[in-house]
Amino acid sequence: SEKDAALAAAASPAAADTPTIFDKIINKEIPSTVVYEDDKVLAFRDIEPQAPTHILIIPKVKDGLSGLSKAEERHIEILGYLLYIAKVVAKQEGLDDGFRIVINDGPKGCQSVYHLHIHLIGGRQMNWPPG
Ligand code: D5M
Repeated sequence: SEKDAALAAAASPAAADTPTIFDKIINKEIPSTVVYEDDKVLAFRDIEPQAPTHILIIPKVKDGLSGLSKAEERHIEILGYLLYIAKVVAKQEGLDDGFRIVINDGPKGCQSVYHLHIHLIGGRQMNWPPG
């Protein structure tokens, strides 16, 4: 199941390329609402939105990046690019008064899908500290 795959990816670095539901979204095998796409990244609306705007920005090629904690030097370029596209999408969504960027990592970070993703959240007042 997807959950088993996620748990395996989390438990074992060797399984860091285990496919997740995001591969099916990238391959258009399951529907999503895409708001930005290029050769390197995909941005689509979260199915469990925590705010009026809630978008996930992901690399199309996972390359071992099941989460930020798996980042290596070879990932520096895509990590920077993902963050830049988060800004591009924030502007596209009209989030001119501010927004929140979140990367959940691991069980204590509440990560549920083990394919690196940036949450772009906005359209309401955010609070600090987060829950
Ligand atoms: O965030 C994983 C996020 O992925 C969570 O907010 C729900 C979202 N999700 C899961 N499945 C889908 C599909 N099929 N479409 C859109 N969004 C989805 P995490 O940081 O790992 O907890």
